[in-house]
Amino acid sequence: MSEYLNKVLLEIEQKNSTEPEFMQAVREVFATILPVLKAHPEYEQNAILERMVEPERVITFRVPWVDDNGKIQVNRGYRVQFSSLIGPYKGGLRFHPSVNQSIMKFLGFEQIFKNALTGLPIGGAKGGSDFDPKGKSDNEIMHFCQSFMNELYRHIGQDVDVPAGDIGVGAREVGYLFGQYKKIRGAYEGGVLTGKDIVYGGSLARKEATGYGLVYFMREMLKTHGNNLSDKTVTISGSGNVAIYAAEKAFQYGAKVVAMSDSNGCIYDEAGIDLDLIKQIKEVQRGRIKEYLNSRPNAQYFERFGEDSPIWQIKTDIALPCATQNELTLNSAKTLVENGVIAVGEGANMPCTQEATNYLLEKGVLVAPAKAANAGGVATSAIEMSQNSMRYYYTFVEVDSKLEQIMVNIYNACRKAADEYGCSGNYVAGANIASFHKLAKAMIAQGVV
Ligand code: NDP
Ligand code: 2IT
Repeated sequence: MSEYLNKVLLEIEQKNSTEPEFMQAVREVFATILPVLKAHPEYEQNAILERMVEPERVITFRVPWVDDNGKIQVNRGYRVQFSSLIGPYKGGLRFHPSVNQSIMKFLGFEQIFKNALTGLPIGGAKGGSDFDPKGKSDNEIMHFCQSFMNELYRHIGQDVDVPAGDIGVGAREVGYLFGQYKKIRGAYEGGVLTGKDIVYGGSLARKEATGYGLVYFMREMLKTHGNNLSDKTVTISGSGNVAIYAAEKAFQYGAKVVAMSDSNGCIYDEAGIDLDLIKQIKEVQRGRIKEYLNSRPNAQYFERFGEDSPIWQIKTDIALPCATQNELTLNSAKTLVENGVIAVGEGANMPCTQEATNYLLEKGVLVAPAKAANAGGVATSAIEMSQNSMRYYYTFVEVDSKLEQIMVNIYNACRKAADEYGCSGNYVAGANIASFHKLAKAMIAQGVV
């Protein structure tokens, strides 16, 4: 490790010792960019690393709201505006009880690199709250979103910061957030949020974009290594937005998705998952994945106990972790390898622990890293923003074909960077190197600000 890199890492470890997820994300980037620093001494002279790991702004705020029993509840809201180097701050909002500053900062940090890879003018941010949407009525969700926006509105804007969805935030929540923003501002500023419903300014194919994009990336990666998705067995963790549309695209390419999960457990359907049934349970009824067995009694359900999800015990060719961070541990990686996995595609952000990623790469498993492989969602958010600016709608096919081209470009950029820096086939390093270069150049060009 270079002296410069080591010195910065030590400093930020001391400053951020209570933020393990953030430090994990930083270490992962640092572990791959040594050859870049060697080739570009100007990056050290310009303090690129020190500036890159410090968020431009971290905002926390109180979110008070009244539940259906008339009781006052208080949650904590966050917005980490990490980097506006190459465009307005851009990134999702997560509503989940586990949300804290470490998780917000890791997500915001990764978003900078991901957004740079899309080739579109968007900076990096993340936000959210420790609010738990599970079991809340529609009315409670609306009141929470309105209160959240009562503070957030002063920090965002279509040229300033553009939030979107993430875990626990989908079209329903974005709708309530947008309604409140419009009410406060007294103006229709359509591009201030993305992931909107199509009837008031959303983009066709945004809902599908992250999952579809993940599979486009996987297709390209497999192609390079003389393989494809046809007839492959696929297991997908999660059963939310990313997981559902990754499954849809995988089926379209002739793969067979046999397992999906939620935080309570996973279902295994040897005949192939009935995706319409999953959509009905998750998108319409907002139910638990276990309910799948009510209509498909031949499927199996495995309850989750402890850290490792039972889904990674299932034999598969391709594993797509699409739920949450650190959901695929070293143990799970070992089981996947024993069972002959050929590729892992990260639909979620940082779903593999560092040990799991290292092990998979060591064993020759292809790893599609989150920053690149799940960038289709935010890329399509940027396409939503441009449609809003034009006051125009593209067709589904237009958006989907732009998305597909962006994913091909991202894959090629990762591959090229890995080849150039002597780590061919390591797309984790490729993604970090390609985006780091771009950001470092922009930082130098803009001076010390
Ligand atoms: P959703 O809220 O739609 O779905 C999340 C899914 O993951 C649910 O099945 C949920 O199960 C499961 N999950 C969430 N937290 C945990 C946990 N702690 N342990 C086990 N399972 C969990 O979210 P998305 O599909 O939008 O997001 C999934 C991942 O993809 C996240 O990492 C997100 O950051 C990432 N991502 C999302 C993008 C998007 O456009 N939406 C874009 C790029 C990345 P349960 O219902 O039981 O909680
Ligand atoms: O992690 C992510 O890239 C997202 N949740 C999507 C962000 C966005 O602005 O569309």
